[in-house]
Amino acid sequence: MTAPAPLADGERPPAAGALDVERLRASFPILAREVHGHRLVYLDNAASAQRPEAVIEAVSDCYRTYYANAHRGVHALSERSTDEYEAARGKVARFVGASKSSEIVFTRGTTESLNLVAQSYARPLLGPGDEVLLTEMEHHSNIVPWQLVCEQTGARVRAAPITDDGDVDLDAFARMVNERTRVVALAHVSNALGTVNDVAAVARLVRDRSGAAVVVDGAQAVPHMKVDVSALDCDFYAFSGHKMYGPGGIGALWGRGKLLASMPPYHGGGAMITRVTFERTEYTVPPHRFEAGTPSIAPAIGLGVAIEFLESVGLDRIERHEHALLSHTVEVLNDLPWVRVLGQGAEAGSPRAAVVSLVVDGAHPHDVATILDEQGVAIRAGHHCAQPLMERLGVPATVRASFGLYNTHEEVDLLVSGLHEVRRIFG
Ligand code: C6P
Repeated sequence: MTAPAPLADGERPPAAGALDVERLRASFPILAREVHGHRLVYLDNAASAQRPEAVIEAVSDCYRTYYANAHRGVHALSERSTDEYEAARGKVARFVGASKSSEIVFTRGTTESLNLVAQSYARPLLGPGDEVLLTEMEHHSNIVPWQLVCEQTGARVRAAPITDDGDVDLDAFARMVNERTRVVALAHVSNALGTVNDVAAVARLVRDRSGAAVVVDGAQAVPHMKVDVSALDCDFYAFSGHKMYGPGGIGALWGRGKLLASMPPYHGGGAMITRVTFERTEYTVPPHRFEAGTPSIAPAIGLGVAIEFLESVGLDRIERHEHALLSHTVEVLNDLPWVRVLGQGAEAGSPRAAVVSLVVDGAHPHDVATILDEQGVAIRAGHHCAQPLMERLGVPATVRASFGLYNTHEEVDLLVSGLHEVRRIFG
C-alpha cells in the first residue's frame, strides 16, 4: 500500500499541487497519540522520522508471512525473501537515480555507509601528505571515519570554513582543493542548520582542480528533495532509512559502479565470497561484496515501501510544503527579539531545508526542550553530533526544530507558543 488514507465524508481535497497534510497524517498512527496530556507535535524529524502504516505493515507482513534468510536457500520462503530484498534494492536505485541496482549497497545507515567508503575506498588510496577535505558543518559521522582513516594512513583532515550565515565559503573551499586532495566529503543538507549545499557545483569545482572522489552525506536530503546522483555528479552518496520514514537499522550507499568494483570488502563473512579456502578467499562482485553476513531483510523491504510512499506523495510537493513551513517559522522567530535563529541570515546564499536551529536568551537549550516536551512538542536540544559546527557558531548547543511532510503551520504556532512559555518562565 502506498497511497495515503482516503478522504473522509465531507472532507475537502487540498488545492491542486498542495500536500493533503491531514490525510497524510492519518497514515502515521503515532501522530494520533498524546504526550503529557497534549497532542503530539513531532518536530524531531532530523533525528528520526515516524513511519506510515504502509511501512509498519510491510515489515510486519514480512515476518508474518514469508520471512527467511535471503540469498541462502532454495526453499519458497527464502526465495520470496530474496526477491523482496532485491526488489527493495531496485527501488532504492531508482529513487536516487542510480543506473544499476548493483550500485546500491545496503548498510545499517549513513554512518556505516561513510565508514565503508573511508575504509574500503580511501584507506588503500591515502598516504602521508594526502588530504581529506570536509566542511565545518559536518556531522560527526562525516568527520570521525575520516579521522580514523587518516590516523591509519598518515593523511590529514582539513575542514573548509563556513560563513556566519551558515553557507560553505566556496572561495575558501576552492583554495583548499589541490593535487593532494584525495577525498572531498560533505553533507548535502546540514542536520544542524538545514543548509542545502550545491553538491553539483562542488563536484565541478573538485574535478577542475583534483582527482578527488566526492562523497556526499545525504542523510538529511533524501526525505526532503528529489536526489539524482548522476545530476549531482558525485562518486558516493550515503543515507539512512529511519530519517525517510523507513525502518531503523537500514540505510544505503550508492557508489559509482567502477569504483565499487575496484574496492576491497569492508567486512568479511558469509555471502560476500565466491570461494574460501584456508589459504585465500575470492570475493564476489558488488554490492554483495560489501554485505557480509545475514542482511537486514525486513528493514530493507520496509525501506522500499517508504520510498514508494515518498514517491506517491511526491518529493516536489514535500519540498514546497516543508519550505513554506520553514519560511513561516523563521519569519515568526525573527520577530522575537529574545530568540536568535542560527545560520539563516539574510545574506545566506544557499537554500535551507526542513531545519531551524535557535537559541533563546537566558535559557539553556535543554531547559527549552524540557518545557516544550511538557506541552507535547518534541524537538532536539544539544550539539546535534556537530560539535565543530557548534564551536564555529560560538554556542555549546542549540534548540532544533526539524520538519517532516506531516507537519503543519498550526504545529509551528504551537512551537512558538511553547517558546513564549519558556520566555515567561525564564523571564
Ligand atoms: N543525525 C540528528 O539528530 P545515522 O545515525 O547513521 O542514521 O545518521 C548519521 C547522520 C549522518 N549525517 C547527518 C547529516 C545526520 O544528520 C546524521 C544523523 C541525527 O541530526 C542523529 S545524530
